[in-house]
Amino acid sequence: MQSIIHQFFDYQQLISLDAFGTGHINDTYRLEIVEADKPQTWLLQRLNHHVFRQPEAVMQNIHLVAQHLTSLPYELKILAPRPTSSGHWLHQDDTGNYWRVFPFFENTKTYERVETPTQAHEAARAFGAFAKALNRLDTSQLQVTIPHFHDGEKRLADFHAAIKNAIPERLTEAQQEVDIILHHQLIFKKIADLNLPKRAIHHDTKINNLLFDEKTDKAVCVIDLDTVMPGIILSDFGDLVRTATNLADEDESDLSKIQFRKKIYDALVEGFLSEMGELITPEENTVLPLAGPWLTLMQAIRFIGDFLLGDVYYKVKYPQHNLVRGRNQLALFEQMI
Ligand code: GN1
Ligand code: MG
Repeated sequence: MQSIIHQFFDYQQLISLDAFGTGHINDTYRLEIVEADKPQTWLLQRLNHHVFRQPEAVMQNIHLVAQHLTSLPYELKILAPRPTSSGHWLHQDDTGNYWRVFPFFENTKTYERVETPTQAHEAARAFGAFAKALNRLDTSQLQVTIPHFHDGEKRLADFHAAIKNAIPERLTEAQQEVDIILHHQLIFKKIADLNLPKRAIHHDTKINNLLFDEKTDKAVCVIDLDTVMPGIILSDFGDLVRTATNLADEDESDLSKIQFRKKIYDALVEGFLSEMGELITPEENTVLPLAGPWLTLMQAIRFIGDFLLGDVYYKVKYPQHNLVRGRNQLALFEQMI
């Protein structure tokens, strides 16, 4: 790790290096060093190149977005990467892993679960402000780093393939959930047929991808820009609805704790539209209520599909983890509907 850190910093002392955060894909560390006689804190991250097959393109997108936000009157902090001493966004180590560094924002916190409508409103306002700021970014400049990422019809086709190739015992275990998903599968065609306008979309606006000020509870920074790509507005509003309205967090196994909170939902609509309202087309506005169910069902498909195939995509802490997450999402989906 020291030799990796040396690629980014000419540091005098390494104070600490600790695992950080709850992401399912990358490995994140909080790094404290002394450089130029100053103690500093940074975020060091190993980018999962099995998920992000074109790491350089991911960093190019992030750089582009950071540069664009910097050029605007944009109220939130910007997650701009720090290059290596030789001017690259990534360092590839001897084992082929890719590393990068981001600023660490002190006195901030994240939520796995929203507590109040006020927090929900603030989160939605921040993600809305982010979407609004990206409105004028030319989508053709962004590279598609994960093809078909929020393509519901492709996700559904992959799910059908996962059923065919499933580990037999796992398919038996998840049969009930598989049936529920297939019962609702038409929603993906319905949304695809609308051909909503392509925008620069964050694609991972879950509530823990927003930093809040520890004291004031105001939004500080939208983080995790890995999946910024061309997409539709339902992705960003949908993931916010999926993660903020749930009374329980995504990993909760006790389904009686899952509850879609309408008051939180109303606050999300208000907060998001307070920024994005003027830019949203009438057609986008009409289908906005489907954003939550559409994205939540897609997430259930991804978790349960991964369970069927033996946990090849998401990090899991125990064998049933993906199934538990999928059940959780399905319970939320049914309440949303
Ligand atoms: C993954 O690792 P994280 O938490 O940033 C996933 C999202 C899912 C999310 C579910 C690249 O995001 O799409 O919504 O897990 N990211 C990728 O919690 O697949
Ligand atoms: Mg992510």
